[in-house]
Amino acid sequence: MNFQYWNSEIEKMPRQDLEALQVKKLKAAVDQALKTPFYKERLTGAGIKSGDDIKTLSDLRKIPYTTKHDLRDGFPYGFLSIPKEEVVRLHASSGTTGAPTTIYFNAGDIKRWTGYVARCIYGTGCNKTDVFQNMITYGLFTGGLGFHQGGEEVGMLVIPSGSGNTTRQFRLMQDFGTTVVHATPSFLLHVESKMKEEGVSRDSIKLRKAFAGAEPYSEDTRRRIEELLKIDVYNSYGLSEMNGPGVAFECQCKSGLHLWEDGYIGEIIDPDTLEPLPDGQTGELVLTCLCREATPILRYRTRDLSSFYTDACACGRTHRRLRRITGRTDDMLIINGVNVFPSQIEEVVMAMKEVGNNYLIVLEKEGVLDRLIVKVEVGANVFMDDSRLLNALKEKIRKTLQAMITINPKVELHESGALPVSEGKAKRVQDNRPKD
Ligand code: ADP
Ligand code: K
Ligand code: ZN
Repeated sequence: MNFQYWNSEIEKMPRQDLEALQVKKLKAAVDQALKTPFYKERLTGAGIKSGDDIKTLSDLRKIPYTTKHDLRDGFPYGFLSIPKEEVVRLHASSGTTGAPTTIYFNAGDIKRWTGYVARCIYGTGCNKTDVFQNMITYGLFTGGLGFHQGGEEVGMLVIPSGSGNTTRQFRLMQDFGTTVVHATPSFLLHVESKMKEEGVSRDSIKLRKAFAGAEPYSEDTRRRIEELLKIDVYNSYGLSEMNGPGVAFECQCKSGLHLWEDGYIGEIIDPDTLEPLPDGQTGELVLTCLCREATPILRYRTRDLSSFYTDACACGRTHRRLRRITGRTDDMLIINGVNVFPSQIEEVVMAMKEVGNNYLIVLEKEGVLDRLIVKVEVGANVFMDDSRLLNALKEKIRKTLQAMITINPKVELHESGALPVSEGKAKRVQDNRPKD
């Protein structure tokens, strides 16, 4: 494979040098954090009075964790470390799990962030000859502008199409010869279904690659998108608290996401004991931002579940790789006392060829018991009037799910395109159980 590096000196930096660089930047980040009301109190309370109290990387552990709750409490300016007139932009999280949180950027912050996104894009083999259609929400959400800036930095022709309106998306692809897109994996699946429905031929578009992220998806879903659209799909991970996209990304090897360790420090912790775990073990990802001045955030508990690979990547980059994020600690469902992650259900349904591109998890209360209903679209090649075939398929899904999650679900089959599609992050779970 012909690997290309945006900044090979940094991307292939020997671990020892990389860690020394992290310590240097962490000292500066701590000094910057001490300028905010929140960290002034938090850090001095933990005995950290200046960046000089950080001598080695393991001193990171002296810093208390920061949670989403802290960020909400600090709204609107508790985490701002520079005079307001130096701020040039703000972004906010999508608010998937509650009230949104706000992040401020100065001019240098935007420049650095753009550099990380460009590094990700370039590392998948893109260059200035590419035409990049950014099919994701623009606005407060970081995915739109974040990828837009990164794409321009690489020199690609960027089409700021935004999400939704698939018919217009096809037109843009055909008119301008789009070679790369960015979207949520659920939107990519929707695009493929719509292509069939509207009779758009694969030959009429030049698409070769997609960056897919902003929500969890399984390896089976990736493979499905790759096979159906005949493209390469690269996993993109980011969060607004760490600028947005550009935190961790797959290289051409597509085996885990390189976390850019010159910009972020990653740790995996046990979400119950809060103790750091060794590489290889699965737990909650904790991130420290080393590349933003306006809103310093240290040891942020992402609630995202992952682990670090322990082997080296064939691409030669030295930055550690994260395993595909399977979900968040807080999207775990408790169904009749059994813990189920939506990703477990996705893994089962998306692996089946007869299943279409969309599904929905519904929870109801039936008397005292929880009822799990899995609504699944059938593939375009399955005839909805063949009841024997449909019953067999239903039974196959039910049995496989039961074996996986130990709960007996009710399975409903729906026609392709019948289930709701979201333009931003997919809403896969509908919990109709009364909250008490
Ligand atoms: P919110 O936390 O409100 O959803 P963000 O827009 O900042 O706000 O979304 C960041 C979150 O999206 C991450 O913490 C993670 O849960 C999810 N996410 C982003 N990219 C991926 C990905 N590639 N795989 C799985 N989850 C992802
Ligand atoms: K160009
Ligand atoms: Zn690699």
